Amino acid sequence: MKNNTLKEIATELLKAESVLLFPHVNMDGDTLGSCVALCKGLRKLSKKAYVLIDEDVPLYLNFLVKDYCVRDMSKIKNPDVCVAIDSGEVSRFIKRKEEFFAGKKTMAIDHHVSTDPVFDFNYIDPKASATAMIIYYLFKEMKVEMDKEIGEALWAGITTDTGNFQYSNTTKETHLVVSELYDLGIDHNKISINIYENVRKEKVMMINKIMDTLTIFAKGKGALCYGTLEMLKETGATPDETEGVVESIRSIAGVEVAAFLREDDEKEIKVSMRSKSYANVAEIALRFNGGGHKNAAGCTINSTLDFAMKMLINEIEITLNNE
Ligand SMILES: [Mn+2]
Repeated sequence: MKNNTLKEIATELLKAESVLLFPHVNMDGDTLGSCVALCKGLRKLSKKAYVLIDEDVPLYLNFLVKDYCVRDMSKIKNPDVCVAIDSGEVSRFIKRKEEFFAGKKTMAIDHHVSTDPVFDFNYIDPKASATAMIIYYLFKEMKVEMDKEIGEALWAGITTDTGNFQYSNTTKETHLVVSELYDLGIDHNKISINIYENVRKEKVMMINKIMDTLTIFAKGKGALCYGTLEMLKETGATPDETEGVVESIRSIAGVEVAAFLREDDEKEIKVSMRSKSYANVAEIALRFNGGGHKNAAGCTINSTLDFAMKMLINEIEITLNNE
């Protein structure tokens, strides 16, 4: 699939008068931080720009919303460009598909490997540790003068996608970009508290229940746990409050592959997988028509929770035995 240059992306955005930005569902700090940063940057160039969402913003990202996020398109009708941010797959914003393709031109800016060949313009850089990194370079290309607010939104994206600068996708370049953000006067401690120390007790109760389901397999190299609709009901937690579970169980000594299964419906199991170093979980996810990166991937399995668990454990064992 053709990948455009960042210059071509910049040129298209500079030509546009109105731009609508699309974060992916189950939004995270990178997709929303990148959207908000780009939205503000475009507004600084006197363009009409909004972020179109279709779900509640998780509490820890609420500080980003301001007047950037909207749920209906009435503020921008027939945008010149619609941009998918941090996802290159229509399935990641399926409920807003119609609105997306109402744009005169469509674009994807992303760092995930799998991309639908449906966009007019693509900029996919799998080497970027976060989409927020790409937005930073895009601003350089567009000559957008970044400010504190943009810097904080980009910082939010980079810190969440790099596991607060711990994951293997953290590079010298990541730190160089972040060092530039500090020059904008960002209050990283304030954002850190917002993102990492802003947990509802319902979430803590939910995590507690999930951890009770922990299974270790493949001679200690595999870890799996799950969350059910019933547990959500009992604790009052929201589905997105299971975020972070899979990273927690990956941190267990000796574990290489961790999987978390979330029952979204009776026969709709959302799977998140993480590997610690050598295993490629994107390959496992692909076997279930999912995708992602080597160390972080996901898929949806349409079966009962029990069956999904059996199949997944089997596939993870095959992968781990082949190493
Ligand atoms: Mn990302």
